Amino acid sequence: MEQEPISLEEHLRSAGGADAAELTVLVTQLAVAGRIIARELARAALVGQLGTTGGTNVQGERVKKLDVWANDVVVRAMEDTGLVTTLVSEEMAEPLRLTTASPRGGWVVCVDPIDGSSNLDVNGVVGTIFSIRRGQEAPRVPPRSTSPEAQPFDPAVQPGTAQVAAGYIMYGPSTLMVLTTGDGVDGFTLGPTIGEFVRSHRRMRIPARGRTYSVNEGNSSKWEPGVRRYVEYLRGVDVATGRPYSARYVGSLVADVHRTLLEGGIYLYPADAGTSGGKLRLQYEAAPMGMLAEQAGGRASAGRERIMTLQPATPHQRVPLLIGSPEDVALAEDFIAGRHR
Ligand code: FDP
Repeated sequence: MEQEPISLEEHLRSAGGADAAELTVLVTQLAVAGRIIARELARAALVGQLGTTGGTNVQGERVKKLDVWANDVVVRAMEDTGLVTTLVSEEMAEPLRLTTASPRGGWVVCVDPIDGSSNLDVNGVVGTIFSIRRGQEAPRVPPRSTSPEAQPFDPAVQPGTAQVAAGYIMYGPSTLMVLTTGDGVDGFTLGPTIGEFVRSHRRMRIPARGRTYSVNEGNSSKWEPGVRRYVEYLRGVDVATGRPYSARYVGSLVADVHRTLLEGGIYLYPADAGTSGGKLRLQYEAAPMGMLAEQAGGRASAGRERIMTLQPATPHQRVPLLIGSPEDVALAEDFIAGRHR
């Protein structure tokens, strides 16, 4: 802990720049939602909030009561800012369009209110992931093509490079927000007695290489050969390259990426062989984690291309994700491309 604790709000305001005031409002409102969610998670078993609603979401997954409840909390927190024009959430089939009085054109927020929800009923670590983009297209040089084939700007589907800020709130033994506004990555721990997020992790940097891999190996028979060979390589024994790597998999993206950011290594959720899909959602899982990883000196890939430059076709598009230490992710890409066997 630093000598003079800096609150999340002070940290955001001190960033300066034309967007600082509005970003401060957006991120501090997300922090309010995070505080409310953390409190509910702590008592969920006592107030009948565990288990499913009986319904399925847009992805065809069984919806947990807490998924729905947390989505309402985030929606209200974002509406209250008066700054958000579009909200894309894992829990809503269609983007929510809002009106804003912002003279700067407003903001788009993509969010997974509770990520890793299969961990909810077992008191495991879950998180809220968020990604903040502009509501209006940034002016381009040269200007965007006006040809009939050019797609009009849709704020609800923007590539990761359009993100102005991204982060997650991790609900573990402590509640922690990890945030980037495009100038490095910082972590803020929720002080349980003061009820404020205070900077606890300054300028997080991922090691160039780690000794841990994180993947659901139960799916290995479905992976493409390059991914299978890569994971077999990591399990091989070789002192010079620090192998075998240790396996660590919580099955909660926030928890697995957080450990990878701090300790290095790689997290993978590959596509099944012959598909381009993957499981994770580009806009509110892969892209915000990709921005955090890159800002911490790491790398995020869909296997053959950088996550950050992928243009989503739909708000809930899925992608494969390989994320972590730059050397580990680069080697995984080499295996997938057949450059390493
Ligand atoms: P969950 O389905 O429990 O919400 O995309 C969501 C996610 O969890 C990630 O948080 C996690 O890394 C992954 O899916 C776990 O998927 P598997 O159970 O297929 O391993």
